[in-house]
Order: sequence, then structure tokens, then C-alpha cells
Amino acid sequence: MQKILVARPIFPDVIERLKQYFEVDWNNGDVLSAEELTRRLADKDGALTAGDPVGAAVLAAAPRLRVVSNMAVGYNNFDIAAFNAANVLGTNTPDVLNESTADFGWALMMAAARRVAESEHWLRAGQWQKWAYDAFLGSDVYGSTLGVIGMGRIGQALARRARGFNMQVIYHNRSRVAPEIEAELNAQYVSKAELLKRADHVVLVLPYTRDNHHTIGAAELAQMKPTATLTNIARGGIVDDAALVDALRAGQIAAAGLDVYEGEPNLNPALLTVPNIVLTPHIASATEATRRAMANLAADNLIAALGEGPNAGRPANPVNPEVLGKARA
Ligand code: 8YV
Repeated sequence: MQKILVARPIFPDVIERLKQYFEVDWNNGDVLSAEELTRRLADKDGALTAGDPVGAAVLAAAPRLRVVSNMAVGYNNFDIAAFNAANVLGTNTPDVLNESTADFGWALMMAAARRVAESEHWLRAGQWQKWAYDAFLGSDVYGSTLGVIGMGRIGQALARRARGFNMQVIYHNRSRVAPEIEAELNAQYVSKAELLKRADHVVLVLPYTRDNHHTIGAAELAQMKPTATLTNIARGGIVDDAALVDALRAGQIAAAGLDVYEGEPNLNPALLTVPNIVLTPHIASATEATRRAMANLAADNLIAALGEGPNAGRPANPVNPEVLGKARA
């Protein structure tokens, strides 16, 4: 039997499925350190990760490892150049999380726009004495302009929901999406600068790469409307969190919603001191049904990529398909 490591706690029934094909080493405890991950991968043929960094050093110390299946659509935790050099396949879990993640983008955006978290904290702190005409005035969502940066599958799901809110949708992306998608979403492609200037609510849904580190920093925040909100459901590092704190304090934008952070789960402590920001712990895909679908898809990818099960040799979601069929280097 081939050996695999499941690097994180996941649904026990998914572990049972994996045990039908593999000898499973399951870390059902704390996040593994780089040293511990390296040590436990040394004799493994495959691994199931969820955001755990896998780079050249880990691969070099795991000469049998042929597949790493990430339980996430984002795979910036994989050093793909190192994967390709070693002929190690990476897989991810796209699509199954699109709608849950888009729902959550709306939840954060609306909470930021209408000051839901901020006012709730104030109420819980016993500060509500009277109704006031000017208490917690927010920004309208209905009829406003939504700016989506990153018009992939989740961005499109997010934009699709804007129709019910009678919003204008503008977007920026590496490349324009197909005309029929633009027509369906009634979305207009604009430059990043124009989007920042025009949008009432900016939502970030782009994958993290070295090129888009700090896509939103001090200069970009300065271009936004003082009434605008910024929501990040993409990855930490796409927003310069320190610059965001400064912009919120200075009133350069109205509010923000963050589900992802630079250096998470250790966030910039200044974020906790700013009232007009909604902070959630990387849960945009966290519904029971979606997390189950992600875990099962990650397992399916691993089973298929290691030549087992009904789709042996044909994993559905390879991120570097160029290494398929090549011997481990
Ligand atoms: C994951 C995510 O739960 O899919 C992604 O890219 O950000 C989340 O849905 C998280 O990354 C853990 O792997």
C-alpha cells in the first residue's frame, strides 16, 4: 500500500475513505511545523494539505512524494517551480466553494457597509442609551457600484448576486472575461485606477501571486472614495494591512471587511484597534456542505493522482498538469 500524510484535521469519514487505498498518517492535531511536516513526508507517496507551505526543501527530503493535494482553491502555499522541477503534481479544489465564498463576500461587504459588527460591539458593551438619527450611518449597497478585482469563478458568482441589488458592476482582471460572461453579469471591464475611483464597494477575489502582493496599498486606498468599503476574501498579502489601518483611521475609506490577513493567523495587532473593520478568521468557504465537498474533492484528487480508484491516473484538478505521467525527479 502507498503511504500518505493528511497534514490537518479533516472530516473523519474522509480519512476512512482514504484508508481504503492508502496507509494513512493523519495529523489530527496542531498545525505541523516545517520541520515536522518535512519529517513526516520523508516516506510518503502523497499528501493532503490545507495551506501548508510545500517548497523545494520539503520535496527534496521526500523522495517518494509524487502528489500534494491542497484542500483549497488557492495554492500559493505550493512552490510550483519546485513542484515542476521535481515532477511532483499539485492539485486544488476549485468550483465546489464558489457559491459559499461569494455569499460570504457579500456578508462581509454588507456588514462593513452597514456597520453591523461595529454597532453590535457597541451594543454588547452596554453603550446603547437612545435612538439617534446619526448613529452608525453607513453606505448604501442597493443601487451602488460594485468593483470586483479578480473576475474568476468566485468573482463571477459574487457579481451575479449584484443584479438583485440593482448595482452597476465594474471589474478588473488580468484579462477581460468572455463577452458573453460580461453580458450575463452586466459587468464592465475597467482599469484598476478607474475601478478604485468609481466603486462604492471594492471586493478582492484574485489569487495571490508575487505580482499582486499589495495590490491594495496606501496609493490605491488614497484613490478610493471616502464612503467606499474594501473587502478581502482572497489572500493575505494582497492588501497592505498596515496601510489599510492608516486609511481607515484617516477616514480615507469608510470601512473594510477582512477574512484573510498578512501572516495569518497572527494578524497585525493594529487591525484590532480600528472600529470600522469587520474581521473574520478565514471562513469564507466554511459551510458544512462546502467544506465536505472540498475535503472529498481533495481526497478524490489524491486517490486518482496516485493511480487508485475509478479515475486512476486522471485527477480532476491538477494545477501543474505538465508533470502528469513523468517520473519523480
Ligand atoms: C481554504 C481558501 O479553506 O480555498 C481557498 O483557497 O482560502 C479556503 O477555502 C483554506 O485555504 C484552507 O486550505
